[in-house]
Amino acid sequence: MPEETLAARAADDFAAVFGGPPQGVWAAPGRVNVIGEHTDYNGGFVLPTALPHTTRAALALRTDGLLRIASVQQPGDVVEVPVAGLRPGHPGGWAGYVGGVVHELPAAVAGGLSVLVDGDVPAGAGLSSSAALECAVALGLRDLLGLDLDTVELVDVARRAENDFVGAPTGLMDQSASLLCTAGHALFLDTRSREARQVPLDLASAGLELLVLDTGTRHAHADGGYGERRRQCEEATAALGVAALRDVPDVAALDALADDVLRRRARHIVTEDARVLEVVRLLDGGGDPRGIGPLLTAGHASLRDDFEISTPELDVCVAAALGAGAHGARMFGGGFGGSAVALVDVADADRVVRAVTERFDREGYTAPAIVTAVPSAGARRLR
Ligand code: GAF
Repeated sequence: MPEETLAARAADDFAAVFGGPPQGVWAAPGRVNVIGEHTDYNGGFVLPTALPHTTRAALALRTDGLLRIASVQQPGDVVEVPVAGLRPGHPGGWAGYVGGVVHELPAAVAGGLSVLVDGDVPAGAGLSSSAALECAVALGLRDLLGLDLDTVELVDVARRAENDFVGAPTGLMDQSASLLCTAGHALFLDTRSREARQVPLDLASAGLELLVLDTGTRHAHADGGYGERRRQCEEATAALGVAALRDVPDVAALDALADDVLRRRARHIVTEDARVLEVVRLLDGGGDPRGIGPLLTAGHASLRDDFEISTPELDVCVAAALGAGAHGARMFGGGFGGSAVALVDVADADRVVRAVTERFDREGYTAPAIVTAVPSAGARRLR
């Protein structure tokens, strides 16, 4: 749908709920990650790209001190809380991502705010719908209030909303992707220095497509598994005496870790950082992007065997896609459910989708939902 139509729809929906027009409409995309998983809280490298799917936020300031939030995807559920009454976990659920951003800027939003949310980033699929919502609201508030925040500071506002308000101990990849990505590129980000560079990812001219295969199994980062992996990485970091796992020079240095689980967790991070650098090198070189396929598949094996965050559905998805001719495939995101990506020739895309769907059917799994990840623009004002 054209952006002008999306903006008009959000403005109309806003008016229907709040009785007047919004002062603006902002959009922020979900993301897939080409490579670089769980490296973002280990000082390492990531390479996400933005999806064409966005979350839109229509905003208007109020004068009664209330934060009122409505969502097209949650009809009938208008959440209302005084800005002064915002505190971590309250409001909870989907409204917490909005509440968390406002909580980060309480003085600026003291008069109150009306928010209408609309979007098409599938929730819970590992496509960062929560970061998209945080970033759309954060960017909107910066524009509306003329706040002196650069994009990196906005990433931090959105990320603190997720960590401190919602209580999900995530890194900064998703908010960085949503705010910093540009169309036709992947974002090569050094999560320690925050240095970011756009790497061309022109799949279409190479006759390629990045398929997102959503297994329909859901994760929630506020739950145990993600936090446990993070703690294990911290333990390994302390035991190795480095500032971050990014500083481990090579896999051999991990022999110093007596604990087998910690060694495997750290090995994933060390090898994953190396895979990101190699994928960037290949893409920068301007060669055939098919060349990155085996690195994606190796990344999946590492997440499955060393980091142990894959699921039977994700493994089946990856195996079926590779069996049907994908150049590479891997789960992505936080793990314990969600989606996989497969790099396929456009000519083979239907066959890969059919193979995954048939295999899911045979295994008794619900049919996967499929979208194509066209490298798209980051967060922006629509009107
Ligand atoms: C989730 C988190 F939000 C990110 O910060 C990142 O750690 C990712 O999982 C794993 O790479 O999306």
